[in-house]
Amino acid sequence: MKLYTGDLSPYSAKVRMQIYAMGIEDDIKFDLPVQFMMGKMSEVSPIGRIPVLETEQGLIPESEVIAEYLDELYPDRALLGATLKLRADARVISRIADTYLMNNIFLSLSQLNKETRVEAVLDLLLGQVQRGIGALEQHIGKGDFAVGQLLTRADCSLTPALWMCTSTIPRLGIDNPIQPGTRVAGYWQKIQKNKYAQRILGEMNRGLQARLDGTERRMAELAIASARDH
Ligand SMILES: N[C@@H](CCC(=O)N[C@@H](CS)C(=O)NCC(=O)O)C(=O)O
Repeated sequence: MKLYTGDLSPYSAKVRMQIYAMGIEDDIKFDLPVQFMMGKMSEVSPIGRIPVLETEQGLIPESEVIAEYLDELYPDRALLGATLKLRADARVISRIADTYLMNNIFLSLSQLNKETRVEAVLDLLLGQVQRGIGALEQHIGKGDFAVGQLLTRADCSLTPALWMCTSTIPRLGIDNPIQPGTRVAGYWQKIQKNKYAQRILGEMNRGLQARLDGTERRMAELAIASARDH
């Protein structure tokens, strides 16, 4: 199988963390199609976003769908918790991370430029992020992991989402919504010590660095030029 993925993409990082934690890395190659760099990812996959999993039966888009597919493909290694309720709890946290945190933070990036920024749009989106963090505070477990006593897919979704809270939101000139002394802050400190979380956090930081210092743009230009020559 092949995963279309990029270092900085939090939705891709979520799936990579699951792959690392399940120990199935040898079965899946990582790649980023040149069409993504050209803004033409929809030529590869109609939704036009990464991650996408390429299987022998065809392409699977959407991180949550890929995550469930991998859990079902390797049931002995599935990362969803032992009981029905733990599995429901993990799904709820994963939805909070995807829908209420990452999606709104992504949309808020459209307002990075202060010259063209529409404050009302930013207020709306970051208000939704605050609401998501408030809900997460009630749902998150008190131990080392988001749900129960073991790493689940909830941790794989939350780790990149909380990284976005700490690394992306401040780039908009807005405070990190993770407030000191909260359960979410305590969880964030603990999960950063997990080796799978550390690995994707390192990859996302590397991706952010490459975006900021122009390496990502130069690599994309080379890949596009090489694709045009062939
Ligand atoms: N709901 C999708 C979101 C994926 C997504 O937005 N991916 C971003 C990168 S993290 C992307 O491909 N953006 C390209 C674009 O919006 O054109 C998922 O869970 O996979």
